[in-house]
Amino acid sequence: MNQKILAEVVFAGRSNVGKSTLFSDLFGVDVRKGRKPGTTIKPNSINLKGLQITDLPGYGFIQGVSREFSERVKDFIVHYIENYSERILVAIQVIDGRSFIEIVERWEKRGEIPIDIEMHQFLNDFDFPVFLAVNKMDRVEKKDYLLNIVAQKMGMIPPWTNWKHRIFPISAKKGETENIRKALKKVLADKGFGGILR
Ligand SMILES: Nc1nc2c(ncn2[C@@H]2O[C@H](COP(=O)(O)OP(=O)(O)OP(=O)(O)O)[C@@H](O)[C@H]2O)c(=O)[nH]1
Ligand SMILES: [Mg+2]
Repeated sequence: MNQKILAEVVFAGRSNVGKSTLFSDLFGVDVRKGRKPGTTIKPNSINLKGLQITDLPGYGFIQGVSREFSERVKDFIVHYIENYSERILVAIQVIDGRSFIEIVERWEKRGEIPIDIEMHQFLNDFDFPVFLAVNKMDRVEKKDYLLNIVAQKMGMIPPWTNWKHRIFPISAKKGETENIRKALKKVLADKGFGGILR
């Protein structure tokens, strides 16, 4: 029987940033389906004692995937969050710290709003907190430099260290996720879902 969904945590981010890796690290459940990007929009969810954890499909343009499909994914995510905003306790937006600056500059050169920034603004308009997981920090050399740019681009006045309750430099692959785990644990415990995260 399907368990009732009382509340939800969502993971959002571009393709290949490490959403599923972080999901697995935090919840100990492997949700990577090895799906070919651009073939399905269905999110992967698990239900832990009434708390649904949802790995949303990756947004943004990726090689080999049509622009039309990317737009459909974005629309899906926007509608999903709007539909379920009441039960969402926290949204975890994952970005790839290694490629963030390059991607943002590419969009800005074209005079467009980078999709990660647009998504961040969209998420921030709801009542739930938005955790920004800056992943793949094991591949970043000038860490504070990057994190200050991330903060600034996402509308948080640097230094990033003033935003440690919102910005979480992590390496999901290496299991270096203690900062976000701790913050998530607290949000969940405050909402009556203590004991779900180890
Ligand atoms: N160097 C490094 N690589 C990482 C890290 N986290 C994830 N990766 C790698 O990044 C790639 C993509 O990881 P996924 O977790 O599948 O990314 P995703 O965001 O779920 O991708 P989609 O499901 O396609 O949207 C994999 O090869 C991971 O091993 C990290 O902290 N550091
Ligand atoms: Mg994934």
